[in-house]
Amino acid sequence: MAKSASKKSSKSASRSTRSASKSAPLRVGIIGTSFMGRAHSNAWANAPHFFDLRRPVVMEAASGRNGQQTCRFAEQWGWRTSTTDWREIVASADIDLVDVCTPNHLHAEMSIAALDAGKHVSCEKPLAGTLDDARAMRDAAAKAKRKGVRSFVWFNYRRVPALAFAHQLVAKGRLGTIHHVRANYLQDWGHPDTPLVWRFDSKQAGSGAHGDLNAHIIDLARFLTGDEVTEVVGAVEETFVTRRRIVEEARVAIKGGAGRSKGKAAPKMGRSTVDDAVLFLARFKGGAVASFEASRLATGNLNRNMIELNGDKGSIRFDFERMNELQWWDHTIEPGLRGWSRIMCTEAEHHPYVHAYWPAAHGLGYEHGFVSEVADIVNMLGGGEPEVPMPDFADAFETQRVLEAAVLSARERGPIALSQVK
Ligand code: NAI
Ligand code: SOE
Repeated sequence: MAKSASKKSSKSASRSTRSASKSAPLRVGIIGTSFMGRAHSNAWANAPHFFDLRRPVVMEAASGRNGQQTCRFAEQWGWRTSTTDWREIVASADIDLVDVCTPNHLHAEMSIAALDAGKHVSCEKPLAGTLDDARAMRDAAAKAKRKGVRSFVWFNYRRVPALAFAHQLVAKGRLGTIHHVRANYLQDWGHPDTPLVWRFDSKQAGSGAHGDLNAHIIDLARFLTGDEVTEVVGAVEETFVTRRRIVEEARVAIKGGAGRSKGKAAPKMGRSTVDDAVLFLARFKGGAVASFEASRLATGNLNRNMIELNGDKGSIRFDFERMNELQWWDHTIEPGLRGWSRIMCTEAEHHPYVHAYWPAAHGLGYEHGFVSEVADIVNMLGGGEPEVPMPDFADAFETQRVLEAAVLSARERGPIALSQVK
């Protein structure tokens, strides 16, 4: 059995975080033990193997809802202790950073409690289910930052080498003036057989495909262009499957699998209160026009996170289903030689983060983005810089404003200036 987390008071906890030296071990507590709980645990465990970190990592405590499962999770992934009360993690004097991997409606309460207790916080995306929660988180993080406490958001795709490299190409001006941003995040697990897991409940998720998937591509568009959305010109929000099976327990990450229904009677059905798809058009400050589309019912697209930028000197195109590759069009070369080229973004000398992993074309996977994010978080807390910019709560709030503008635009059937969304 894993030991239970320490119950020392939050006062002593905040003192211990603030006085921690920039080379002292970074003691982490995680809340949530399922899909992201596993992805982050793997990252905390493995970042010190792959990277020379400025601080050692101590995987101090894991928190879940079921005692036995959480204890097993802690043993399996290498957390020293476990608890079923997340507030113990927040209050513990043995923890410097709280990692929030729970459904969206819990992000604000957990993150703000941790920041107020003087802990650094790394929180999953979207920042929150609602703009009000996101604003409260931004404000709490700003207050905490004045005391040296940092916030981080897991927009993990920024740390896929091909996308980090694309960011660098744009920053060097290789695309010239950007005219188009074309972003889709398409999945197809939302068919009618998928039960009513928390992702279909607006009280827990905030929204459906929109907050879940558009959040990623809005963040990516902002990260790649270095520019901000000024207007959502129009939007469509659609729920195709309005009623879903109620199950006691979801069995499979994301879609719940067959789930477990009570007895043999016809399954009880409940209402899905979120969108299955949201599409919108937008304008960027620098003049680019953009389209965004997120869907859970785009049959045949499993995890197709795609983004294309077209500038007057070149274009880039990325598809997460081929995550080690970046498509590149150089418009500055002799016209007859122009064509899309496929760059394998796996060369340590040229492509961000690859230096920590494997030789050229020994491809990286989904988990490496999280491992690289841990490396950047730890190094930042050791006084260093991330390899590419890291989103904090203030940054993620800007993405949340775009999400909100798109919803308003869909519901009011008209354009929404970002200046209207505060
Ligand atoms: P999940 O349903 O697989 O896991 C949620 C976890 O939260 C479970 O372990 C559950 O027991 C725990 N939990 C729920 N209520 C709790 C409470 N009151 N106290 C303590 N623990 C509680 O969900 P998943 O997929 O891990 O998503 C979690 C968050 O991560 C969401 O915000 C989601 O949007 C985000 N996410 C991000 C991804 C990315 O690519 N960055 C990928 C998948 C999810
Ligand atoms: C499910 O749609 C999901 O796991 C999202 O929650 C993640 O953020 C995305 O990266 C992959 O798909």
